[in-house]
Amino acid sequence: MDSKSALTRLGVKEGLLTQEEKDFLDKNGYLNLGRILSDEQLNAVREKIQALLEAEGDQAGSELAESPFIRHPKEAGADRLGDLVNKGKEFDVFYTHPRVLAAIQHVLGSEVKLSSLNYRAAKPGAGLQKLHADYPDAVPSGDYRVCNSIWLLDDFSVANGATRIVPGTHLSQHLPQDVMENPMDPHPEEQVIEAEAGSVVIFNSHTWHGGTQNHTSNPRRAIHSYFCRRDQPQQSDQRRYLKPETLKRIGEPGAALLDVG
Ligand SMILES: O=C(O)CCC(=O)C(=O)O
Repeated sequence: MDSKSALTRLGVKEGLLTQEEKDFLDKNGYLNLGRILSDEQLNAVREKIQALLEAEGDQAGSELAESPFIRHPKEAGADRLGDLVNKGKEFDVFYTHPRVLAAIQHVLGSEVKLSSLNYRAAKPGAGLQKLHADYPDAVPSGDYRVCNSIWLLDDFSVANGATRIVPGTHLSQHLPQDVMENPMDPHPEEQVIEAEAGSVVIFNSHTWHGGTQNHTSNPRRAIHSYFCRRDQPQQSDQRRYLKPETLKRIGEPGAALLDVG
């Protein structure tokens, strides 16, 4: 099955995004889709994440280090988990939700696949990242290769290390390290994305962004469902990790989106 058919089978169709949402995403390089996860889903995912963190211990996030396409696989200030595709049915929604896929399609077109599905939590007192794009080069406007969706497992606030973004920088044809003296610094135009748990924020990954410092005593948890154009390498080689039970559960459209079909 090709990815366009997979998107249709998963419910992507005209009208899932308003014109206002599309215009906002085009102009600013990000879009808060609002609350998508129910309280029940949120609780199930949080419980599953906690169980995985305990079970994996020191090995948590080891899949990220195995990938040549993740530039900063280890991050002292954050807890990570990799390959959530194969770690439970609770995670299927993160790469099959039609409204999220509609936004990904809006940025990347229909020739898309999942690149990786990972967990990141900014630890208390830590989590500040450089402003960065998730691609090694600046790209021409409109020729986008990568697009992330950040799923909030906690309310995001300035206090707890919410993601910052510099609106419109996907159109700048520059990378932050080329024009900023220090990309760790605040940027005069940056916005911190404050939103409630269960919300999903789409990030055109060429827009400069990064985690901020968590000043609270609780982790700031999120799942990154990261997509790329079909001609780009996946951060997680989905064929390498795929489990038979995952394939059985997600069916043909899911397999097509993972590019394992
Ligand atoms: O979790 C966040 O707030 C952003 C993380 C991010 O941009 C990254 O890890 O590349």
